Amino acid sequence: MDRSQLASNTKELLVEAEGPVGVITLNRPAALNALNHSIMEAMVEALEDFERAPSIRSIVIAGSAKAFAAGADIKEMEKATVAEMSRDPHLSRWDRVGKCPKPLIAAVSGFALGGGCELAMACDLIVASETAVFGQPEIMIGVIPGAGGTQRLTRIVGKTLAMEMILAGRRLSARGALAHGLVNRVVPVESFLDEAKKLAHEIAAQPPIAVRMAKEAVLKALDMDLDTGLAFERKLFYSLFDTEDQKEGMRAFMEKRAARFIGK
Ligand code: DAK
Repeated sequence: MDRSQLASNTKELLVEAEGPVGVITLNRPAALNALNHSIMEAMVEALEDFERAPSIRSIVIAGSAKAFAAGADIKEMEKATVAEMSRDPHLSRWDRVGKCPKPLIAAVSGFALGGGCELAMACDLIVASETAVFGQPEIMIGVIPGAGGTQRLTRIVGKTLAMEMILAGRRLSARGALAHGLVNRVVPVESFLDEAKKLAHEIAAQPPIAVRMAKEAVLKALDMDLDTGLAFERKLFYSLFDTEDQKEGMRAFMEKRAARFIGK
């Protein structure tokens, strides 16, 4: 996939493909990558481009070393009415990220606040730099999280810490985030992007249909009772025996060689 195929590439959102890994970089440094309508629009376009491209097998969403994103754009929201806030496509753009079927890896350094924290949590894995700071400070500006914060944060870190962060606006350091299972790993700031890409490449090397089903099954675990979840998992598991990649993966194991997955 070359850059010219990526219509979503704008000045404030840099979009490129590195082999099988799509990379989306927030680039609005003067506003600490605050997520305005146009960035969210470009983000959804980029995700849709990558979803359609069979060559793309995982996606990294990154900010800068200083800020992943300091939230939705407060300047855009300040004077908004209920009707404007709840109007599509604004609302559905935020939901769209969490519906991406391909694996999303957030590369977080610096501020991940409000909508920035929510964007990271809508991803499947988070690689954080030592300087990453997570928070849902919306209460301090008169609102509550509106893009999944009360739900995803609570599911990930539990009620106790979620309450502290959401009611008092307290922030969580990278180490705290690691201790509470909010991030997968904490790495030096110089290497957070490389580490996120490394993880993305590792996932991209796996059979894509199985990866998609695995993501779907894990996400379902969060909102299904155990028996229903186990039945769901079993169906997906059986269906993979219809793929060439399952035959190839098991044959390669028997022949003691690396598997060549083709996504069929
Ligand atoms: N929006 C707009 N501009 C922002 C911003 C934001 N969220 N965060 C920072 N900036 C801008 C600042 O206004 C400043 O711009 P200038 O004044 O230079 O023009 C520039 O970035 C640098 O910021 P500071 O001067 O404040 O830098 P500091 O290092 O002193 O402080 C900070 C950094 C991150 C602690 C501070 O900027 C801060 O507290 N920012 C706001 C954090 C915040 O409250 N975030 C939550 C916003 S509410 C929904 C979808 C999404 C959402 C809700 C609903 N639906 C679909 C329904 C999400 C809501 C939110 O995220």
